[in-house]
Amino acid sequence: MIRLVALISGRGSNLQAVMDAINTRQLPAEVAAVISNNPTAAGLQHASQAGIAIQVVNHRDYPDRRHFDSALHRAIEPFAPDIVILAGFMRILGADFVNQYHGRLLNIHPSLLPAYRGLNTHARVIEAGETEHGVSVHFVTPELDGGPVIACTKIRVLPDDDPERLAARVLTQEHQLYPAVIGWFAAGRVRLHNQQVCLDGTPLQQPVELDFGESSCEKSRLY
Ligand code: NHR
Ligand code: GAR
Repeated sequence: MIRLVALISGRGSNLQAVMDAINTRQLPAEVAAVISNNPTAAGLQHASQAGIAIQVVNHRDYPDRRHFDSALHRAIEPFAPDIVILAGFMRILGADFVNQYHGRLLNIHPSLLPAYRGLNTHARVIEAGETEHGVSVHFVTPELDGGPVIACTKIRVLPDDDPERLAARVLTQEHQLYPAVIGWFAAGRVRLHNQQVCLDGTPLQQPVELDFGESSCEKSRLY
């Protein structure tokens, strides 16, 4: 059973998907704490209702990013996590923070990395006329959205998509992909070795592409 700390900034639907996978025994993990930089993040309420420890480290209370990062680190440490997951976490983290969690810090990003790093990915994907989009789970390194990618899920961009519709379809993929990849970590199947992702002891030449279908009834097969 791994201990997990989740960092969120908003709605927390990815966190909810992880908690659901834990509750249905598909994911052998325990959420030790949920920490948000945003005191009004809805995800804090959900976690608290589930009996999980919550903390706020508001970036506005700190003079600069270094002080925020170290306060975040001090908030996380008492929970002694095996893994820290970013789940819609919206603050860029400095190298000192990131390096303290080398190989234990994951992010889910709504694009097919290395394409479309950063924010507003759905609108940029549509604007560029892409036909394919998706979501990636990667180890976090100091380079923003630049860490080694573990797995991705692809979806098609439809001719009449707008950013909201596209984001909603990507989100249903996120809710399946993140628990699956965290499950690999919990099982000791995935690790970071010399900046390369190893799955079952073999370095990945490219991210694992998972296919949950656009509906999702074959979900359990993939854990
Ligand atoms: N930190 C590092 N060092 N490396 C990564 O790969 C990170 C990271 C922090 C967050 C998530 C990322 C995403 O999935 C993430 C990956 C925030 C921004 C951003 O520009 C960009 C990417 C991500 C998260 N944040 C603004 C900032 O100034 C604030 C934006 C806001 O508050 O709305 O920090 O997309
Ligand atoms: C998700 O789509 C996640 O991939 C994205 O924000 C959403 C958070 O939703 N993350 C980022 O863009 C990080 N910069 P959630 O709060 O409901 O999980």
